[in-house]
Amino acid sequence: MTQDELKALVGQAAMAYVQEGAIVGVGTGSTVDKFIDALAASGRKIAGAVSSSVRSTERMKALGIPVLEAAEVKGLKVYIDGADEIDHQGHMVKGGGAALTREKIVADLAETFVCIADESKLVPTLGKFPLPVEVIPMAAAQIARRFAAMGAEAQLRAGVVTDNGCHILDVRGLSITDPAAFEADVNQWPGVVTVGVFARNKAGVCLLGTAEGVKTLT
Ligand code: ABF
Repeated sequence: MTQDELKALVGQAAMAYVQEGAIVGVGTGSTVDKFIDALAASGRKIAGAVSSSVRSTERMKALGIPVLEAAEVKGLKVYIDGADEIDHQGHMVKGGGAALTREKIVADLAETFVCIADESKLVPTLGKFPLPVEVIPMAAAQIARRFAAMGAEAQLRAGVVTDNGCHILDVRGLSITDPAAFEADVNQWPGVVTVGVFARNKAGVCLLGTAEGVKTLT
């Protein structure tokens, strides 16, 4: 199976977590696009979706799926989103699509994070994928120096301004052995808006697309 087919497989499998009439949190990315397509094709009527990006909002609206503002909802049963990396405990690296801040906000509203990913995303330890960190522009150089002091290299993502008007640093050379401690630490650095480690809001369920079919990791 191609990577695209594996993404379609898990996008479809995520429909098992979508109840008629519910409000569903919907993330961003090519895997989530498959989920949005499966939701539209299913004909299942949901009360609405809370979206983590302009990209997903536009796709859903074009397919007739109602989109609600995060501020309009008190909570969500599920948030369905992809990841750049996920470990066996459900910790993730996210933000390759630069939507990490809104993804963390919507994930925080949800009881369960359902991660949909092809098997290439499963890793023993987070850090191989360059870690996205959204930063206030004036703090970028100092934050890069802090990462250098940890033996890593932070590079400004050229030409990217996030939905929140901020910049993204991509950090290479990390091995994140304690994701919860790392997330808590980096989040406190002045000028960090969001670090792309999702440990506090880790995946409760991961639907992993493999050559043998969908594996459910909990
Ligand atoms: C978002 O989309 C991100 O947090 C992550 O960067 C990415 C995964 O994209 P894809 O499904 O295209 O691999 O969920």
